[in-house]
Amino acid sequence: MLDQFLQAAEALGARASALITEAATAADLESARNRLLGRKNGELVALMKDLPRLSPDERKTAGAAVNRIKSAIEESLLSKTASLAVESEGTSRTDLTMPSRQRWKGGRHPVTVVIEEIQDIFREIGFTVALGPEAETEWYNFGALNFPSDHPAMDMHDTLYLTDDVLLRTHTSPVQVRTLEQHAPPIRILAPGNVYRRDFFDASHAPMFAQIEGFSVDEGISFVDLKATLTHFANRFFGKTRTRFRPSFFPFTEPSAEMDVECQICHGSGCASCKQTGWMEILGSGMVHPNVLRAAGVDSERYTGWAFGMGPARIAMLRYAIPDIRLLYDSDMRFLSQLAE
Ligand code: 2NL
Repeated sequence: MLDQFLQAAEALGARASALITEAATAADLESARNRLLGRKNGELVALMKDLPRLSPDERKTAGAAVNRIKSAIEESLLSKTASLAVESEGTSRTDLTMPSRQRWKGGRHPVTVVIEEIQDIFREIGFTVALGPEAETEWYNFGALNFPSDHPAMDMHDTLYLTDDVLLRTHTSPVQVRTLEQHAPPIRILAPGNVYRRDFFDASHAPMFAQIEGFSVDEGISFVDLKATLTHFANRFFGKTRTRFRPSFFPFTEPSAEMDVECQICHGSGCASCKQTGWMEILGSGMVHPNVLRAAGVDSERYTGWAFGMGPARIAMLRYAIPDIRLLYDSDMRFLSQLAE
């Protein structure tokens, strides 16, 4: 009788050990616990029902065996509970050694920084900002600006036409023509915005780029105003710097002049960036052509004006020593995040 009981106890211990080892989840383990140690139908309870059939001496031995097996089962349930917990933590517990996620900070694009600085400098001396459409008519983009009808810029090869008469503006000058039509002088405005040319995207050209133009029209405006204002601008923008004006040509200004500042890299001694000249060209300018004033309905005997145009991307390239304009226009965060302000 006792041998039979001890065998059954031994078999229960082996079954219990297998059940607990096989449990893959906390739920498996809970059902194993119920099956083995459950108070009503548990296997251990069932085994203990045979105890009264034994003699008191045998019962002592058998009871000790039951206690031993019960402790063994409880112990392995406990250690399995712990090992299942560690396994599930392996996939879900926060890794405290992982670097923290950086807070996303927006930044201004270098071309935007340059445009806003230019606006700030001109705002102090009475200029306001004017905006206009990027799709323009041939008249506002070329005709009103004194381009002769056979000018090469009007060719399909140089300008992006949307229809026979509508094109993507090649400069922001049309904004100034529209302002001249709608407001009586004195006028002092800046016209920033994107412009389009039919160019290949290479190190120094982009098919779309930012431009900023400015002009001042009033009675008695002369080339002195142009030189003084643009020299003031150059000194505010680049810090104290020498400047020079060179004769140039644009259909919409007469006379016309290009403005250079001291090379920002070598400060005038000559280097690769300024092709050994010591100077960098930053803008084109001139006295507004009387034909432009007349085309906009302004009395060109009474009023005169000066104007300038520059490319903020080119200015950003000079200022930050950026070798390729594409870096400013292809939205690569590895580059932009180095300059973002
Ligand atoms: C350049 C040169 C320039 C202007 C733009 C202008 C506008 C009107 C009348 C007269 Cl409505 N002039 N703008 C004048 C001279 C030069 O731009 O190199 N731009 C990137």
